[in-house]
Amino acid sequence: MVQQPSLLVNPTEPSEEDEKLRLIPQDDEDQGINLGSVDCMLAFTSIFIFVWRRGRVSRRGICLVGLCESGKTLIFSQLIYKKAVESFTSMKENVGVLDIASKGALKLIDVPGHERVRQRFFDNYKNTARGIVFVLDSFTLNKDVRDVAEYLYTVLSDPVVSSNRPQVLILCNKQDHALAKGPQVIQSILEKEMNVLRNTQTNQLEAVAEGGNKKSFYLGQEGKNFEFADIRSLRIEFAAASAQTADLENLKKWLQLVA
Ligand SMILES: Nc1nc2c(ncn2[C@@H]2O[C@H](COP(=O)(O)OP(=O)(O)OP(=O)(O)O)[C@@H](O)[C@H]2O)c(=O)[nH]1
Ligand SMILES: [Mg+2]
Repeated sequence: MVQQPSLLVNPTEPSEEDEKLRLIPQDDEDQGINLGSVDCMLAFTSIFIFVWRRGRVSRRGICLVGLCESGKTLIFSQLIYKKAVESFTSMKENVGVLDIASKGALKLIDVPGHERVRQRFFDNYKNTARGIVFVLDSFTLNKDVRDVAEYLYTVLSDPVVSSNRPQVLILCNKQDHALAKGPQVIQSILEKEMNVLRNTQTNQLEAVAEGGNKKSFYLGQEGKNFEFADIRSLRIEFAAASAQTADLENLKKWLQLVA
């Protein structure tokens, strides 16, 4: 027969076991720790959400990035000065303020596309980016596809971008050109090129640092071909535009939503 613990048999006369239990009031203490840790977690979560939301709300930058000659400065002048301004290869950024109806002001930054300076300027502004507009020339894409994909890969896999998660618009500019490719075709061309690039980059990284931090450079899903939709941390959209003919309606709609 199983003997009942004395604690239950006679609660008025404490047994040796009871004394031990009293000396170590486990239940109370556990409760205290649990409640305390729940409070701590709640406080921590509230602070985290507060800081995160503040960070998001305070980021009002829209970075225009892309290769040289893709049309960033023309887009910038159409949006800020409401007219086409003749432009030359930019070697420094242009910054202007865009007022978005009922949403407040956005800071538009035209980041020069020149290979030697673009990273430095992007580094200066990427932390303020609420949105990134990657501008490409829809007519010369076939010729420039490797460079476009490389730059796009660099921007999308940037650690600050991955952590701040700005919205991304891939703007297929120069649609006024008769032989320009449309956004859907461009998306599939870029996906193929990004796939090749990802394999090469992954192999290079693995060669350089075995067991290194390869994941931070890896975009999309492992084990399948690259697709923009698989970059879960970022919302990436494609749209058509022509800065030359001031057809920037898709960009304006996107800005309205992002602001
Ligand atoms: N046909 C056509 N030409 C355009 C369009 N957008 C820009 N361009 C022309 O493309 C050339 C380059 O435009 P920019 O705006 O200076 O290019 P960018 O991207 O600022 O180039 P960088 O400053 O070198 O990075 C200019 O001659 C523009 O007039 C467009 O939508 N259609
Ligand atoms: Mg420019």
